[in-house]
Amino acid sequence: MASSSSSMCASYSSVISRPFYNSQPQFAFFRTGKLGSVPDSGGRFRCMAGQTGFFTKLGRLIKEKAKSDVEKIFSGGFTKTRKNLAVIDELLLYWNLSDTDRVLDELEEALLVSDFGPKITIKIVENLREDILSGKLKSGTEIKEALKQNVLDLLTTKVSKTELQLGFRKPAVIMIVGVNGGGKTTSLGKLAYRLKKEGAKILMAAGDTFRAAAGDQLEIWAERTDCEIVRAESEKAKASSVLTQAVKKGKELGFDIVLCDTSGRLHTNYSLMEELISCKKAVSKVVAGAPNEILLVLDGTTGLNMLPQAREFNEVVGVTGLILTKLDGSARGGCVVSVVDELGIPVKFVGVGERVEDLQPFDAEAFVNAIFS
Ligand SMILES: Nc1nc2c(ncn2[C@@H]2O[C@H](COP(=O)(O)OP(=O)(O)O)[C@@H](O)[C@H]2O)c(=O)[nH]1
Ligand SMILES: [Mg+2]
Repeated sequence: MASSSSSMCASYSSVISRPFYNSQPQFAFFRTGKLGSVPDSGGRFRCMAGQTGFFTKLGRLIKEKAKSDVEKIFSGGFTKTRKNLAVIDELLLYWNLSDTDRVLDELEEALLVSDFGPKITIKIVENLREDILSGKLKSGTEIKEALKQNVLDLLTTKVSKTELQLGFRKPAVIMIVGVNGGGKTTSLGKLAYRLKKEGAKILMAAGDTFRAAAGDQLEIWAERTDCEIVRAESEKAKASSVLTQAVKKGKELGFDIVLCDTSGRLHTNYSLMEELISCKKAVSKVVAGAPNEILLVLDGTTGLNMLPQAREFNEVVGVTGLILTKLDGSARGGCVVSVVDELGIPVKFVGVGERVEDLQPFDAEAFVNAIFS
């Protein structure tokens, strides 16, 4: 069905209609029945027009929820990393000062095979060596705690704001970018579910116009999460036009957040990068300050290969946060630390499976406890 919200764009975009919410006052949230857990208009997250704290609250709330999800987040994942790092416990159990060089060599090896990368590994090992030799660390237990603290520091000191930063204008716009197959569309669907559960009114934008099936895949997620979607009508539609259309619709109809899917190709693909730049420009023309977040999806199973990808996407479009996917599989956790340390970009979410609820806010402490457990 053609969209009536913008005649200018109606020729190439269409809005898949779902029951609309506009029988209620604007910006109030409703129970949809499908998900069953969306706060109603009398609930905690009722958001009146002009109530600018809503997005701040939303970002923070999602983060706070992470604490209670800690077990679930990492209990099944990182088996490989855990196994590789378990050797550290054995090493430190019988540690004594005269053994320092040998123990640190083996610790270095364990970190390297877990994909911490040479730069980070050397940094950590040399910090520990200094503290051991100066007498600050006197036992295996103290060394293990210092090791964990070092990793935690690497994950937290360069980055602030791990909550979503959604600005104060409606709609907030989140663009999801990354190479093909990393988990962009899936993460977008899961993110929609989470945000909707907190009471936000979500519009999806099928900005992956490169692959014919991409729109269908996103539409399945829209149905699953009971969200509206704007998708291209013709195969020749430009991604930036679809996103423009979606953000305009979001603005006109009082959506809180527009989640924009994008195409994925290799990070070395020039036309992909050009396309992302024009998508970014296009949405900024509709809402000042948009996109509020550009989240780069990185496949956790690719290990250190994610570093060049992250560098490239960041240079071209300016990434504001990372989503690390497939941590439920054979992901090697060390690369997370390398990416955060090198780029100073926070991990905002982690993907821990293929189900709708398998996207969790990243909690650095839980992550460290999980990989060194
Ligand atoms: N196990 C697991 N699979 C995932 C996760 N995220 C995505 N996938 C799968 O990875 C594949 C590619 O995902 P998709 O979202 O289509 O990637 P895109 O090309 O970046 O949009 C799909 O089969 C997803 O089900 C995750 O966190 N865990
Ligand atoms: Mg996709």
